[in-house]
Amino acid sequence: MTDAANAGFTPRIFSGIQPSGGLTLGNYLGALKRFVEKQDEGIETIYCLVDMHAITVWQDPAKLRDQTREAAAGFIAAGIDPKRSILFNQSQVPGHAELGWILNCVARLGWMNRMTQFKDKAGKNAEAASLGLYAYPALMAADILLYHATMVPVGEDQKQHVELTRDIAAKFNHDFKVDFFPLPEPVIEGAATRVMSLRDGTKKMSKSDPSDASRINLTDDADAIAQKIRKARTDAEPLPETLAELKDRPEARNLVNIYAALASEAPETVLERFAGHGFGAFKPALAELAVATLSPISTEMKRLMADPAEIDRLLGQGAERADALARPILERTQDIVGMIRSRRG
Ligand code: AQP
Repeated sequence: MTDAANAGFTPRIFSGIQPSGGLTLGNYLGALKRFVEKQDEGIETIYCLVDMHAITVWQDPAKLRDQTREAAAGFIAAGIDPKRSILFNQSQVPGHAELGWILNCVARLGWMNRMTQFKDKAGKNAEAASLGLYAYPALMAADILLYHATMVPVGEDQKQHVELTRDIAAKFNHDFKVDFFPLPEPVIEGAATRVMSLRDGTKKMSKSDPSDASRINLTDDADAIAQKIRKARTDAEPLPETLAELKDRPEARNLVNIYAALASEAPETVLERFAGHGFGAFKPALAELAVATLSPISTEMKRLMADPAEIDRLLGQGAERADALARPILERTQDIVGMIRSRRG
């Protein structure tokens, strides 16, 4: 089956974020901001708080619940409308686990062994990592294929997993001689597909980085945002005229990319404005832009989080809508594989 065969499928977007900590500026620029743009373009959009992925590394149960609600509040505060998009937490739709198992049996060990995120997250002591962390990419394939999604907006770090999803879908179609699953495309766009740590320009900004100064959290107030940007690691050189000249200056390049993504501009345009200026001038401008963009989101998040029962209600409604889409696709998959479903008729 070729990509052209996706023409037979309804254009549909699926993406997710792990509630494994508070949302960061990296999650916002690499994912959330673009999720809102896709929703506003009128494409069918399904967004999931992937709590089953989050528990592939240890999560305190009470914190996991809070973080899931906080992430839901972050989505809504950033512009996801739970009526126009489907917004839910993964564990409330059992089809993710059910299809996940089937796809575990399609994915090959050799493919999984090449996944760089497992190597990064498992670190030196891979023997002690959970089996779930290893199988994570096959569950992610199930998340996407359960809805016959055709497009997956993600940051650069998730590209390999979406490509694996395509391999799994193609192998399933080939093994069972069907054209059942689409081959979903990763959608990686914008100036900030990989936002880097504010303390180390070679490391991804991450919600589980032990250093809070390495990231901007969506819940940070204006003072915290301004202070983190002021203290962000940089160099002593002024900003150059071209992007090429930032090649060996990862921290400077990161701040320019963040500015560009927040302003919805090209990094080249940002350099045109700031070329010749040092960070003494650039950082306050960036802080002002970041505060202006993020403050309304954090204020709205706080308001939404004051009513956790309402968040749970919205997630429950989203899960029902997701389940209604997923169930027939899962049942058809079970039929294709040869599983008897007589109890459900
Ligand atoms: N630094 C980043 N720059 C751009 N995009 C990013 N994303 C994450 N970090 C950045 C994108 O956000 C989406 C959700 O990611 P995730 O929460 O499922 O997992 P992750 O990529 O592992 O994110 P974190 O923050 O690093 O989480 P932890 O610390 O728990 O591992 C994805 O589309 C991702 O590309």
